[in-house]
Amino acid sequence: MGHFGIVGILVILMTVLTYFGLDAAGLAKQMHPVAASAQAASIDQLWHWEMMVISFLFSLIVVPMVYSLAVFRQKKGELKDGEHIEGNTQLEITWTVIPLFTVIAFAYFGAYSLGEVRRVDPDAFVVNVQARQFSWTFEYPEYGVVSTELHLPVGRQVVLKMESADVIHSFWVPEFRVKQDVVPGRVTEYRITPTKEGSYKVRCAELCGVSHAYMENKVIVDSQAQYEAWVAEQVKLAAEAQTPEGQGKLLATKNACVGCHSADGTAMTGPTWFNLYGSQVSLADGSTVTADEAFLTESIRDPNASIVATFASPSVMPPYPQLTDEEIANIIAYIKTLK
Ligand code: HEC
Ligand SMILES: [Cu+2]
Repeated sequence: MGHFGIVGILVILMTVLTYFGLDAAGLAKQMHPVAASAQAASIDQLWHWEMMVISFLFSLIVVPMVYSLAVFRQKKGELKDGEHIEGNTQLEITWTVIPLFTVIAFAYFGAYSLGEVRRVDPDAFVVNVQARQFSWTFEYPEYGVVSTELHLPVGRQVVLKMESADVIHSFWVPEFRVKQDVVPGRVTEYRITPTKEGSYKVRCAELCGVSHAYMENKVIVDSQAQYEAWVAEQVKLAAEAQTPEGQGKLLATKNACVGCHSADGTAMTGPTWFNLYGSQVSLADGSTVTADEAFLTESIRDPNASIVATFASPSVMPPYPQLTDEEIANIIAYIKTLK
């Protein structure tokens, strides 16, 4: 068998080894957790084809190179130069035409799968998404419901209309595969058809500030019945929200306070609100204050006016110039209920 025959067989072997080796090393699992959307199928398919071509190209380069190094080494005592070769038209045509068609084929596959991913379902319903440093809120305009969890019924397409209150964020649920930037000053759309019930997470995929890594919210794909029960529950909560405490709770959700402050004592980026009202708060300057209306109002109006002990200065809490006095009073009314 000539050199070309041997190299050809080695290239095929190496391609198979590379492709399955990457798979065995867990690359596919790392990149692709369980597929939970209709859009995932064509993306996963494209990815596997690309991995095959990548394995082949890797082998096509590495095998002849290593083979030449080993087989055509200069022998001991051999002094003359290698044979001089003046181009090879056939070879040049081959290595132009084959990659050209490969690239054209992948452009076609890519465009096709983009079309699949963006396919519009006329029955799709809308959820408005607000991204801000460092959490997500979801508004269901049909029901007047605002939530920090995104609940979706299985098998129905949803259009997320996404806006950012500050910097660029990116909406990414790995199980759905599709990823979309959220850009201040415009509304970006994200279409998805969940196909698998379960609890997932949306992560921010655009480095957006100090707590970017914590910018995660739950995404829950429910059965139709569970989804309807959740919506009914949220509608009930929204009705209760007409009281000042209720308004306060809603404001705390809408303004993403709850992304940093827990209501039940859980440690988060900021101090918990549980048993906060009326308690003695130690400040970073060594003094102690009573958490009354005046202190809480000041802490919300100007987070740097006094820093709570053990927390970083300047405060990572953003100021909220848009909150009115009444809104702040409502939030405090809500904080008072947390004991
Ligand atoms: C990015 C995280 C973050 C967000 C969002 C945030 N806070 Fe804070 N907050 C903190 C941190 C950290 C502290 C402690 C440092 C300090 O005193 O500023 C704090 C302190 C406070 C305090 C004083 C608490 C105490 O235990 O004495 C109040 C009250 C407060 N925040 C209210 C709010 C309200 C209301 C909102 C929403 C309108 C909000 N925070 C949004 C991080 C945050
Ligand atoms: Cu972000």
